[in-house]
Amino acid sequence: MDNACRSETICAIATPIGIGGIGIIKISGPDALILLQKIFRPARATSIPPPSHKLIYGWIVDPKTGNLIDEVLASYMARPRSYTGEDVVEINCHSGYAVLRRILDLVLAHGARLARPGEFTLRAFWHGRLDLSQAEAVLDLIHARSDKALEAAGKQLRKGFGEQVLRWREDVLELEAQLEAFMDFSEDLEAEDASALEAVAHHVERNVLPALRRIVDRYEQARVLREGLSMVLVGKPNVGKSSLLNALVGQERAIVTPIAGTTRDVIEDGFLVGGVWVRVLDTAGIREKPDMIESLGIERTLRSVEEADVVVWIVDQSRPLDADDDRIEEKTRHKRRLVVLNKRDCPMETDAEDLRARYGLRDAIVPLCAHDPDDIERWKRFLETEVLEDIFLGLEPAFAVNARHKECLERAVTALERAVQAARTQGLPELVSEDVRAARAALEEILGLHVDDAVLDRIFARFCIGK
Ligand SMILES: Nc1nc2c(ncn2[C@@H]2O[C@H](COP(=O)(O)OP(=O)(O)O)[C@@H](O)[C@H]2O)c(=O)[nH]1
Ligand SMILES: [Mg+2]
Repeated sequence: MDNACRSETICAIATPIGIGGIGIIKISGPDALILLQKIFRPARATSIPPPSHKLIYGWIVDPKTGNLIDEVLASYMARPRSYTGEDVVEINCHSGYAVLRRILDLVLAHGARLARPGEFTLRAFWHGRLDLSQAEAVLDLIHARSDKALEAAGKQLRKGFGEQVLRWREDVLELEAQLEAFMDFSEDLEAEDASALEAVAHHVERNVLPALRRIVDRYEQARVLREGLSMVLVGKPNVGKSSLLNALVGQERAIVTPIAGTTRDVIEDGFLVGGVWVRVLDTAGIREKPDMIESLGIERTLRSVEEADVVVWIVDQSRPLDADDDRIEEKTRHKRRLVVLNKRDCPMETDAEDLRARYGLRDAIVPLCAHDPDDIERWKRFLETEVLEDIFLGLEPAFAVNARHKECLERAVTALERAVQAARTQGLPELVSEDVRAARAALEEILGLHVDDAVLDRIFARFCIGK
């Protein structure tokens, strides 16, 4: 985005479009206040400019016709104490399709342009109100479906992670400075220079590197918080996969019939357990000799198995195990897997012992009836203790580290490991310096200190208009 773009005044409807209590039109940029003065008539005389950060009651008026459009509360937030760091105006109006549209059109007609997705937050980033990791946290916060995800995003937004990254960057800068000194005087190296260099290398190795690695290791956990835990239900046709999906999410999401091969596509829904969002995927049953459509479904099932965090293998305890079960067992063996013995209300043909004997299973095997709400509740608790606690194992909510941060952190770790090693072995100082600079650049990328526009565009395109 070029500089001309930055000086434009932008506007958008910031609330979901539709009928509701209130709708908010947001305006940000140098002309925000002038714009407000053109189309807003306060009910009582106010100072000019109006007081900042106060709600003012009045009317939106079309200056051309003098027609009153809506009764509103307007506010003006003088820069830099606003979300974007620019002059911001918000108009709280009634929420309806026509009202919001009319006011937005008026604002557009008086010199603002429509904001692009995420542009308000992008401006906050430009003006140093947020670092890039915080801007990403805004997005995570909006998309959070569970308390735990919300907590992690909130922590990130409050600058915890950004500040931590800044501290690491300081340490790396210190190492860089020591190396510079080392290079300048390498002709007649003083013993204290060498020991100063060693001290910084030691600090980086003892304190910085382990902390970076810990965050990288927690990435999985952060990902599960953000995206939800993905859990795929697999099994032969008719074992009750769709019934289990419906029972877990509490609504008739998938079609259930006694006819084998009903579900042919992957169906997804989700539910909350232990403060975590679980995405469940119901799949086509795996069996030999399916028809053409069903076999495409089975291919999808196998793909979902590969992508899932947890596989739930459902066995119908009223039928004997057969070659189809053998195939499913084999295809899911390498995954974190839970086994469910469904239809425990029916006469038993297969029990946990049969499964253990036939496959040498060590997985937890839980008998249940997909139609019994108590069984479903019990199984959810089991999921919480067996799977979720295992993933989150007593950890306090991590920062909302995303794939981009993880990639930067990994680069920083590799570069720093090399740098520390080289500093120790008195390698060529120039090379050590290069590694240290690479580590610093990787950390700075997390904060968005030097990122190119393509990266910014990719991040902000995920926002909605008006944020
Ligand atoms: N008795 C009994 N029937 C079940 C149970 N779970 C599913 N069913 C029935 O088994 C049939 C197949 O279920 P469905 O969920 O479509 O299986 P899918 O093919 O694996 O998705 C349907 O008639 C269900 O009502 C259960 O726990 N007990
Ligand atoms: Mg089904």
